Amino acid sequence: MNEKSPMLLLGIGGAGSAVARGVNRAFGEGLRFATADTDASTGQDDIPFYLLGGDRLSGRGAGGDIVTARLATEDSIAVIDESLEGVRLAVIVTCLGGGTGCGATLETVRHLKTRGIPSVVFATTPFTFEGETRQQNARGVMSLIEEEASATFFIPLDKLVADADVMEDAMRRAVDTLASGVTLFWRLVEKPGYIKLDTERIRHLVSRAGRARFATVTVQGPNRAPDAVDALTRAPLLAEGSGEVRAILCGVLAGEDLRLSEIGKIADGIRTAFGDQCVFDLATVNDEQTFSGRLSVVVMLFEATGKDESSGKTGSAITPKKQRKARNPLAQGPQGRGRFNNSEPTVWNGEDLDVPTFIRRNINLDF
Ligand SMILES: Nc1nc2c(ncn2[C@@H]2O[C@H](COP(=O)(O)OP(=O)(O)OP(=O)(O)O)[C@@H](O)[C@H]2O)c(=O)[nH]1
Ligand SMILES: [Mg+2]
Repeated sequence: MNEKSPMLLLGIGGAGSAVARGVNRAFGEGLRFATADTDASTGQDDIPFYLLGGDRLSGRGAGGDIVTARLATEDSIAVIDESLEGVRLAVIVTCLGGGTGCGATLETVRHLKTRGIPSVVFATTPFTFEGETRQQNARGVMSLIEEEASATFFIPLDKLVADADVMEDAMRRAVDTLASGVTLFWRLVEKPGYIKLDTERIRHLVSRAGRARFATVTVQGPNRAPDAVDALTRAPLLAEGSGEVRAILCGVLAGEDLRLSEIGKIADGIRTAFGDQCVFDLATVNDEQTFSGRLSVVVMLFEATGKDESSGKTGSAITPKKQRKARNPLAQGPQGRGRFNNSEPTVWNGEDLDVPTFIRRNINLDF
């Protein structure tokens, strides 16, 4: 466990914690890592575990109820503070569908935001065969999580396991794929190659990044760079975004045989395929032990969202109401009384005449 890393991996809920443990194992070198759940049985030796909703739920879990999980987490969220010392970026792994994965993730991300810690959320959405209730649970919190988090990867389990047949294989594949995306940030920082990204640069990149997609591919052989680009352009996890791509983060992970021409081919191919006008960040990881002879490419596509870029605050989505208010410089103060705010109102026929007519009548002036 690397207690000093400025990045924390946090698994939330039963499946979220299990997947996060798998990601930690796949990384193999000890991430700064913790799990949290309303169910005490999720806790395991040698991994810090935070029991959410202690007094309210006594470690029994939320039983699929998002509201219970939210309230329980709200009450007890301060328990995670001891794990936040020096944390500059939180990476959350959760599986939406049950109560805790949905409700506790929302409250945790909200709490992190109040502590000034941006969060990147990797959240799976339920298999179609799990039925409508779990799908609805997931859909109900997605946009709320999106408002609080800096970046969100919603990954349908149906797509994540692709064509796996046996359940065991499917889950292993899900964890492997998630691990390649989730651990990219640590790999970039801890095993930098020719082109480096540090935690602050990553933090800046993901701040206000919005909804995102990622995919990864590992290739070898003489044509590995074009092969990687080709596979990524066809990757189901990168298809069907809900918005325009605003920024691309491309990680090239390889051993000591990585050639400059390969980096060039990958950069050109990814930009051509996913957006040559948007912000593009490419960094390399040099890890001979893990990638010897092989080349792995992780692509993250961050979509344009309605987040307020101008305020510099994370996660403040512009609602139509806020937009109207921002556009209407006269609609100020709680009652719209402007400079008459502190004077005795001139009331006639039940209407305060110091408030301009267009505000009293709720007429929107489109300046
Ligand atoms: N990848 C993966 N996903 C799983 C697994 N088991 C369940 N899921 C997914 O995780 C979602 C949430 O289930 P749980 O983790 O059991 O629920 P929870 O977040 O603990 O919520 P409560 O138990 O209701 O408090 C499910 O709807 C599934 O989509 C698993 O072993 N691996
Ligand atoms: Mg559970």
